[in-house]
Amino acid sequence: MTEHSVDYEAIVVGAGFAGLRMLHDLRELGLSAKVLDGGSDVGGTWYWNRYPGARTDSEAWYYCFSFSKELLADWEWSQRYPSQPEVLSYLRHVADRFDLRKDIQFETWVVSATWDEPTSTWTICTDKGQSLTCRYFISAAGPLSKPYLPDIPGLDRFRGEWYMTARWPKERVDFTGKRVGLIGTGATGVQIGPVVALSAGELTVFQRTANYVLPARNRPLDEPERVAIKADYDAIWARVREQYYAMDLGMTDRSAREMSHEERQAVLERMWEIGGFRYLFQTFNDLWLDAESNEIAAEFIRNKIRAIVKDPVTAELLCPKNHPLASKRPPCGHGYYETFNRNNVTLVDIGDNPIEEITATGLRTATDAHELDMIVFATGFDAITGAATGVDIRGRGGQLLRDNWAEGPRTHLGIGVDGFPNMFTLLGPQGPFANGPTIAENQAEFVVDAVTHMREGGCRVMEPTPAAVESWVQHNEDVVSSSILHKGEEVHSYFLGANIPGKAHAVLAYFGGAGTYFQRLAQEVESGFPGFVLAGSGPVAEPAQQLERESDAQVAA
Ligand code: NA7
Repeated sequence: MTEHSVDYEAIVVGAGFAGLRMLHDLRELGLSAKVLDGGSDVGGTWYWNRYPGARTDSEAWYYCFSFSKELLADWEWSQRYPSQPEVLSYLRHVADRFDLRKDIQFETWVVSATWDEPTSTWTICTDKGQSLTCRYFISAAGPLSKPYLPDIPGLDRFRGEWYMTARWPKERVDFTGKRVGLIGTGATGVQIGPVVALSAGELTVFQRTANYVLPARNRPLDEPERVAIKADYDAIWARVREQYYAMDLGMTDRSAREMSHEERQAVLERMWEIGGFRYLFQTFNDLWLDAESNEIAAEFIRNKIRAIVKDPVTAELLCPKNHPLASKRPPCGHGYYETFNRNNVTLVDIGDNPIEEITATGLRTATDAHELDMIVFATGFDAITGAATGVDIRGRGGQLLRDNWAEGPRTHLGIGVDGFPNMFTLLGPQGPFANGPTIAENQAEFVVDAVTHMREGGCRVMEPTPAAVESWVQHNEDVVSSSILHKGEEVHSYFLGANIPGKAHAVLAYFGGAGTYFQRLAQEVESGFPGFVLAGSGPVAEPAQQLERESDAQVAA
């Protein structure tokens, strides 16, 4: 039995971190691959989210690829937390350095992917009218790629300008002297707000849920520090691959219970001053598990807010009181709380008084009207599952992935789905919620191992067993229900699908730790993929394009 010819061995959706690494590795494996992306350049979320103030919340030296020593040596990060333009330049550099662009088709949206049982191939249809066949369908479409615009009546009547941060225009947006309304105080709103405040006439921040904003403490990286980082890379990657969130931050082994009050305050103060996510990992080892320990760290932040924000009413509104620290994604701030001390900035709490309508000249709640020249929606994403469920993906028997996931995603290791053979997902649901590039790299390596395993065994088809999927789904749920994370459901956490009205509440990401996850992937590979079934044997045929190229070459000769 020979294999049916295909246009490409693999089609990858998305040219962000995950798609670029996957393309690089598929090529190394000698497979023909095509990447399809809706943007006009590489970058993924870093292509679209070009709003002022956008930058990473992971530190530069590990928010990058680890696979090439030459790449690590020749790229210079300028700051602790690189800005969006810098990350985008990096990804462009990667694409050029490894000559990836020739296999990427830009400005192309995938509209459907259909498994064909008789030929064991996928057919991918695009908005350009193409119908492309492949053996392996790999989604690297990103966890933050489908923006969410709340359905607030009246936007079509608004006479001012309005923007979504996740679809920010390439042209400069001028805030000078304008009355700007900012809706959303997640990681995005917290980044853009202080930048808008610098030039806007007035900035009104509409806050539905107060967040715990950790000071990022950004700074330039000087030459000696960059040299030291480069010299330490082997150790950095070893630490990153063990750390809970795949970050070079370390973890404390001390619980709040075993510290005196003074010791607790000292460690909280130290980590607050160093900045970033260390506050979550290097203060108390039970911060994620123990409500009392969490509350100590939470109250410390509230007291910082009260100390920073001069107006006591505003300060109190900014203090999160209805959810534990980290039960929804805490943002990193760059002068966020300080911004509310400017006399052109006002906080409007809409927690109990939602925006009811956008009007021709602004917006209104049940009690107040706000006159605005511009509205900025920093309202998040149909996160983690949105990219996959937004497309018609049909597996065995014509079943739709979005139906299969109606009650929440069901995957094995966040990479495979039963009933959807030869489909692999990078940075998709039930993979670790952690430093994106590192997760993407490990998952891409897993896909390479899986494809190699199939080819070596002469197999055409691979998919997880229903039992393996059930076990992984259950494990994901157990991890969340035994930690403070389940509390996020009450405050619209996107980890739990709770930020989108009507979306099923379910555990969308793996919180058992990135290091544990990487070990789990390695075990699966070393034990011969026990969570998957493999089927079909016969020689592996060349892809159609390769055959065509070869016959062209023969004609030319
Ligand atoms: P998030 O974290 O989902 O934040 C969205 C924000 O928008 C959040 O403050 C929401 O309030 C707010 N929101 C959403 N809908 C509404 C309505 N209808 N009215 C008022 N406010 C609303 O998205 P981000 O883009 O900030 O961050 C996503 C990730 O990108 C981040 O975690 C990083 O990984 C990078 P809520 O808190 O739900 O009450």
